Amino acid sequence: MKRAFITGITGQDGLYLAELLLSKGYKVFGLMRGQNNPKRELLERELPDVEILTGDLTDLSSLMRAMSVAKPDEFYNLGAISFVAYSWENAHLTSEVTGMGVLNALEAVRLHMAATGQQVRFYQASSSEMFGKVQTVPQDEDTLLWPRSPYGVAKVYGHYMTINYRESYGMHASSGVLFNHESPRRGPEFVTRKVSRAVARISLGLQDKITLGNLDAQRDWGFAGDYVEAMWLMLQQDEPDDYVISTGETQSIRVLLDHAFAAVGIHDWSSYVELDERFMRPAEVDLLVGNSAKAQAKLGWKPTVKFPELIAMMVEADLVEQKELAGIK
Ligand code: NAP
Ligand code: F7E
Repeated sequence: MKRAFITGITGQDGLYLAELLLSKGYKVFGLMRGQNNPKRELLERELPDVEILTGDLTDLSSLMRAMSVAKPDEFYNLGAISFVAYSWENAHLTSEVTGMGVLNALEAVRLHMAATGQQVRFYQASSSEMFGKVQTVPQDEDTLLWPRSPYGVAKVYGHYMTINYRESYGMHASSGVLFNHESPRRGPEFVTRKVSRAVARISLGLQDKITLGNLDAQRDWGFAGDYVEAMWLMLQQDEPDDYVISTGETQSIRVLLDHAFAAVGIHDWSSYVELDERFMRPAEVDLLVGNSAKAQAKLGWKPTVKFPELIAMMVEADLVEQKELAGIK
């Protein structure tokens, strides 16, 4: 039985990845932070076979202790402060967790391997936010990195540190440069879920409007369930490498609104949407669209869910949840 260790197990990707690995027969360990994490109950209910270990990416000794229990064949580093807007207000903390946390994770793996002789493969959750002010369209593995937020800068640090550990210590360390991926499990602070939830509530008469920031930004949005498959595939290769994972299609927030409102039969959303400066960012990433040809050729990976289907799936799930919460039959 293969063993996997996942940081960020309580996040969107952690849940999908744990499900995937359990379905493949892995023994899965997940790192959970805090002495009373509110997501523990959800994790224990949805994935009772995951063994929870406590620790924090900012605390190397907690990672070392977790490693000595999990003894993983594969280490997936998904833990991060991942909300870009929050990263300006908490730049130092974001650098510590999203940036230095990667160094701690790599060190925990390196020291564990040196002490036990065990081989551990490492996955780093890098991000299309590293492309920031994009220098080529579409973006691929060779595109110059120009991050536009403290989050993006921290991810660049983690990305290059992963490459450096591969080159310095011969570690099987791969970095997945994933473009935005969404699902009904997406946190409500991100724009797709903020919209799908609000649209569900508006259609049920529970809310009047939704307040947003920049409607012109464009993102390459895929389905999280597809993207965790790519993470696993990277660690099954003989050689470690870096891969862009994306759909190759980009949509604006306006188009997102078109699809989300259409899912509940509303075709003119203008009276339901308000703009608010508070949701504008100090520096924006205007356009992201990825070229995942390398992953498609080498990993045999490809996305299976198209954008309209993804948004309809999210609105549908939010309708069910909101009806349940409001006691609507
Ligand atoms: P997410 O839902 O925000 O989950 C983040 C996870 O990190 C949570 O489990 C969180 O735990 C954990 N975490 C936060 N601070 C931590 C700390 N100090 N120590 C240990 N764990 C900590 O993110 P996601 O969407 O699943 O994304 C997974 C990873 O991929 C992240 O690294 C993200 O930056 C990266 N990424 C995401 C996307 C995307 O579109 N989703 C695209 C590219 C890259 P709590 O639940 O306790 O807060
Ligand atoms: O914003 C615009 C906002 O917060 C998308 C993370 O998973 O993907 C994610 O980062 C766009 C931006 O995601 C609102 O300005 C307008 O242009 O959903 P988001 P993100 O910043 O792209 C990358 C790849 C990651 O790695 C990150 O971890 O939508 N936008 N109005 C808004 N965004 C939000 N959140 N809220 C608004 O009201």
